[in-house]
Amino acid sequence: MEIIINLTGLVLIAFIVWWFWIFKNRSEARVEGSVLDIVVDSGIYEPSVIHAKAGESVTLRFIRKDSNPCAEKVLFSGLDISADLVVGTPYDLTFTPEKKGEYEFTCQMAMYRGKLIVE
Ligand SMILES: [Cu+2]
Repeated sequence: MEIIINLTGLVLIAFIVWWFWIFKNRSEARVEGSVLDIVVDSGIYEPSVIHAKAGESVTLRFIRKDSNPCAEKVLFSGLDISADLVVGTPYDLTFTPEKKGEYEFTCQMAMYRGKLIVE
């Protein structure tokens, strides 16, 4: 009986590791017009890879569905931008990326991960 419980625990840990650190959700999107919706749910940003143009204003509309406290902040470390997200209240983050490059955005513990690619 104990072995079964231990195995269940191991499988669960393996799943959590895979889900948050190994599995890469590959959905990509381009900011067309000016507003792009990003859904925050179940450990992923959807889409998680975002293309934008340098020097053009973008609005990323974060729609948080995950009530896990882990999801309440989004940080763009390379751009010095952060926002607090509230479940059920879309948050519009408007800024102009000036420099080309790749900028990661994450939750506070970097379990949620996404990338902004400025071209
Ligand atoms: Cu987190």
